Amino acid sequence: MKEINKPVFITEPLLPDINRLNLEIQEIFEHKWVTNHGVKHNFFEKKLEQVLKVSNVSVFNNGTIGLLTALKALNLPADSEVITTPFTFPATPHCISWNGLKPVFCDVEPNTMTLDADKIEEQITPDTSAILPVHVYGFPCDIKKIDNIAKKHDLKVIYDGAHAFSTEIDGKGIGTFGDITVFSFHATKLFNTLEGGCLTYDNNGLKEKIYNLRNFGIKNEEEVVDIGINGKMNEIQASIGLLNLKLFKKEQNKRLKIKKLYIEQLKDVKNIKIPEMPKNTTDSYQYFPIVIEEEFPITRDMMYENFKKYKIFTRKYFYPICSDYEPYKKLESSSKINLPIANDIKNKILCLPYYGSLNDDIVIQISNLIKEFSKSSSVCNRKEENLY
Ligand code: T4K
Repeated sequence: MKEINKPVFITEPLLPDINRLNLEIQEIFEHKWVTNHGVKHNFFEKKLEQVLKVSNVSVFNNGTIGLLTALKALNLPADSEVITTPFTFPATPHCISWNGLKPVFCDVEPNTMTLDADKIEEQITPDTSAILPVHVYGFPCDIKKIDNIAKKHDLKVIYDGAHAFSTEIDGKGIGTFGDITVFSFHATKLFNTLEGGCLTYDNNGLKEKIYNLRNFGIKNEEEVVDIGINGKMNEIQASIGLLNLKLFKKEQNKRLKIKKLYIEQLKDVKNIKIPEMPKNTTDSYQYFPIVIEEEFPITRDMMYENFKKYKIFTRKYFYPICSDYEPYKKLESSSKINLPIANDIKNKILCLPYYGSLNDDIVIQISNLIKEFSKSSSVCNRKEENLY
């Protein structure tokens, strides 16, 4: 194995050409309108509507504030329950809690690792007001079933699509489903504005409500009509977004090549599963997760630690799961009996380095290491932490 000089992280942000960005910044500085719904901000929203194939986009300074605002905009009754997945980033349940609502965890299904739609109804009580499923790694939730359940029980649906930028299901933008979808434009995302995010929704009636909530609830100079927050995206973020909109498809093509190379390299490795995108869905190419099955000679944690010795920094997204966190672990719905699949996957999942500028040599080296690990049964057992 060749020495890797520079650490290899899970991702590297997609950044626009610095000279082009400088020109944008120069323009912003000349106009001296730097935030609060500027020209670039408004243009960015319009462009995103086309790219995401949705009727309405409201951009935010980050995805978390977007999600907080989405829940607020739907006027869910105080203290009501929101059914969600534990297999996600902390932002998902935290936004429920920050809104004075109660997260109720429901298990995931083993293939897409998204909320198991067949288990949602078991969690519904007279206090349930909404469902907050996550398109984790860009895998789509079971939209049809979730939609039917929501209609039957009169519940709102907010999709966390932080990982699913530009994903389409049967040619429809993933942001067209449910009442509202949130996307994240964080630096670690396929498409980024350093920090940022957006909400998408079909209901035009939500536009003004979300606009006001994003700006402290201010309707005009003399009226504050809602308990809003500061969720505004500034002009430099919007400029980066506009420039990155021109680059993200090329980035996706590069990631597709890397994905194919990983798949080719790992095809004969037993007990490593590479989850597949359903046929009717386009990949966002956000993450490259693998599942290290129990029969594999070393555990996921051993693999993660051993990679580090080669300066390869994989990530255990998502371990621990949200139901293990201090603020949530005592909830009834956090019990392991309620969440067997999520508790199983959390110990087996590993996201490998995945970004356009990752060169083929590194992908091959990472794959070769996995092949080495797969042969290690004769020299170790799954209890040993240090193999190499
Ligand atoms: N819902 C879901 C399902 C989410 O996954 C997220 C965010 C949200 C909601 C909330 O959206 P935002 O409010 O963030 O827009 C990262 C991201 O910070 C977070 O956005 C993301 N999910 C989560 C899955 O990943 P960390 O704590 O793992 O990031 P960090 O700082 O360890 O970065 C990971 C690697 O990326 C680094 O090892 C190196 C590389 N990196 C990172 C940064 C920040 C760079 O190369 N350059 C950089 O500037 O959370």
